[in-house]
Amino acid sequence: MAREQISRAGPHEIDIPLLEDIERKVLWLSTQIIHNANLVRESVDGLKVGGHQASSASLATVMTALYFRVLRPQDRVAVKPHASPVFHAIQYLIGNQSLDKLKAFRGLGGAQSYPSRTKDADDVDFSTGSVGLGAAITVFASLAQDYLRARGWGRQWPEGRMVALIGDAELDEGNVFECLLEGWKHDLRNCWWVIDYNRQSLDSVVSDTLFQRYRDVFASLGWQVVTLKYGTKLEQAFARPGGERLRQWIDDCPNMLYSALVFQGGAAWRNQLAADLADAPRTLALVDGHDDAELHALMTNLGGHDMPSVVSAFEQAPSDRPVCFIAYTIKGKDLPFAGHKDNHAGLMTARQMARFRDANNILEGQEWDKVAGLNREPRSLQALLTSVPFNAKGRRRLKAARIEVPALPLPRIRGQMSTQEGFGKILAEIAKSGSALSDRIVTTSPDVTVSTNLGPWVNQRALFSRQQEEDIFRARKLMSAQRWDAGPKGQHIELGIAENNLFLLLGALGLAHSLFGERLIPIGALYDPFILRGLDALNYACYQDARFILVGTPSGITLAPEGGAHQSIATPLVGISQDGLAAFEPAHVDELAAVLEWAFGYIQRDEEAEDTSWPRESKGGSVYLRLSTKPVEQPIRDMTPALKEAIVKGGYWLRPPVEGAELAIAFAGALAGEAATAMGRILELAPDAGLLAVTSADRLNAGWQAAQRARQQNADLLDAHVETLLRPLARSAQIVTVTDGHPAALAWLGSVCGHRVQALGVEHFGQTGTVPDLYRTYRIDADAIVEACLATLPKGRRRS
Ligand SMILES: Cc1ncc(C[n+]2csc(CCOP(=O)(O)OP(=O)(O)O)c2C)c(N)n1
Ligand SMILES: [Mg+2]
Repeated sequence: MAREQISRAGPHEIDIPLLEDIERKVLWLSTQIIHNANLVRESVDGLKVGGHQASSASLATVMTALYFRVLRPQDRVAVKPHASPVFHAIQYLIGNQSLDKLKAFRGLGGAQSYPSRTKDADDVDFSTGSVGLGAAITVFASLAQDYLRARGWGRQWPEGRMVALIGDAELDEGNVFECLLEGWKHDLRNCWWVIDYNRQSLDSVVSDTLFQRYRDVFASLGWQVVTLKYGTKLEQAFARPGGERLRQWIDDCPNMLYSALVFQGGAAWRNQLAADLADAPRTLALVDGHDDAELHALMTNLGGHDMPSVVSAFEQAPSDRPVCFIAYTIKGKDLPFAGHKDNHAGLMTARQMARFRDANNILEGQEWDKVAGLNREPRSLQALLTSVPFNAKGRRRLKAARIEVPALPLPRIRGQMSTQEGFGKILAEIAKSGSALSDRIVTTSPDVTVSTNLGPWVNQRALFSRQQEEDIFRARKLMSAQRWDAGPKGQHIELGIAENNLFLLLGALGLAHSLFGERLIPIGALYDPFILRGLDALNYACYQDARFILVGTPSGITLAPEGGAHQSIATPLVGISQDGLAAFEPAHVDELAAVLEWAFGYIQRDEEAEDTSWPRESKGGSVYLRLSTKPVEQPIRDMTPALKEAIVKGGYWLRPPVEGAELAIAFAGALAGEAATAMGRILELAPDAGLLAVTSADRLNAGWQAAQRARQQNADLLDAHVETLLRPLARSAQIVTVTDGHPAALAWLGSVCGHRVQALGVEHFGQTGTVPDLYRTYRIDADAIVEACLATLPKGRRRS
């Protein structure tokens, strides 16, 4: 039946026999890429890199069918990590990848071990590497596409399918199921997952009985499940006399035994079948009609390697609901270690490669030739390869215009206010403003929308849903602070409690400009400690260069009575160390406003610009704001351009030190009041001392590192901001640093000019209490700061 379907292929589509030839070429090139990489590596440092020839091979059929026939430019694909060589080989054949980069596979600047949006030159849609995440981001990319289209945006680019090619063992990752649930809630469509069901992971063979459950899971969450179990040859054999028993035998064959027989080949199949089917003479007669090679080909003719079945499954699949294709495959199909349970890092020897080359009719010296061995007219074949529908628009990195950032409308900032409260109020003002920026903002939160103060924004801008839904409480005029209308124009995407989903959604929304040609300004809010819950997904979003603003609030031990378990210690260090994420911890609401205004522009900066001056200054990145629920006395002051600039660079003197001062207190975020009180008390002993507000330890540190590196390389670079700040202090001065987080986040300040540091912060946590109780217990209160200051003074001056 499948072959009949294919005969209806359009006039410009590549037919099945040619697809099968191309598949062989793809498989050859993918093994050659890895083989060559190992020769290069061995010649440099005598080491071998992992093989993954087997893992890559199992998707050769599926990927050939997709890229050479089924996909269109608007379709976006996440390719499982170890299929990277197959992916690069395909990109090479269609003209998007250079030979140099293939030859430098896994080397500096070469094609990447796992497909990478940021490091690969060919057309990677989604990076992969951390298993489970590549699968999940396709769900959120589809949601992002729906969001844009519901607003009438992105119509110049047709609606695409978000496709994930995933290893079967990836389904062990919990985040996969989290995203399936969220997809169901949001009426997922335009999403295809192809599971490479080779029944092997890295260490072992995947349990078949468990996999039966997966089918039910997908089906019950609204997915159409398409199983590609047996290929055309096997189906034909099953239809012959005795064939049903053969099907029964394969259906019942444990994965481990099947894998071993795949590895052993024809004679082993025959012996096993003869023993198991002694009571079924018609089936054995069917088997005996094949020589060893034919029998092996028959018994390994699984659906995921059968081009006609694969193509027809894709061509008949719907887009209006998600589809899961379970493609039965053999890890390392057609390679010498096919099916062997230890083949994950398997690498073919030089002799095996030579034999494989001969089998593909490729002459020595023609290893990289795109058409050698295919027995077709080279020029027209090459033209055909580069003109496949998927390639009609070349490399598909779209661009979107930047959204202008106006001066932010501010709420009244007086008296005591927390940064979290200020954040909610500023967003509410932006919502009221009706600016172009306000229309491009999309917010999201994993079930903490209200408790992170996004409520006022949502009241004005509503929840997103593809269907219009009424807030029944509002319709019945029941009192509630939250008005939760939902509809296609809503600008808040409410998620269930799964932080991985938050970061994956931010990743997808934050790539909208590149994937769909429309700019979004995504803002995600969560409790600060739960950043660690989704840290790998956050890292993944940053690695793809997705652009978003992340708000972690409440944070630190300052959330005191809300629960010891929720106190975040490590997040300031995450902020410093996460590549692609500029982290801020403002103390005052006007600082927060300055940072937000800057952030709206920073996340839109050109991702391809060369960065020479300052870390990611021209390139841009994402932004993390660590906010607090602690009310802090708000200064009444003019936000001058100079102050704004200092805040964004990472800090400013709230009380400048006198030239040659021996003491400074540096604080971050919620501890502004404690630091100021301590300063007032110590001034009598150290009247020259300064009080430094650190708004971003991350940006201060990044600027300092950049300056140091430039000087190490004899480049001319102005002093870093932190160097300018600390220069007035005496060489012998000491700095007391204090933060509601790990003390290492600020302790490094002493290294800038060689000052000694007393670093206060939180290293142990978990105790509930009032804020004063906890600050005292963990030694970040005003008394502790004063004591640390006294410890810096010469003994004789400690007590006045
Ligand atoms: C989060 C994470 N943990 C561990 C790994 C290491 N790792 C790479 S591939 C893999 C499993 C491979 O099995 P499968 O997904 O079935 O792919 P196959 O090689 O069979 O195609 C593992 C554990 C990883 N890449 N990411
Ligand atoms: Mg597997």
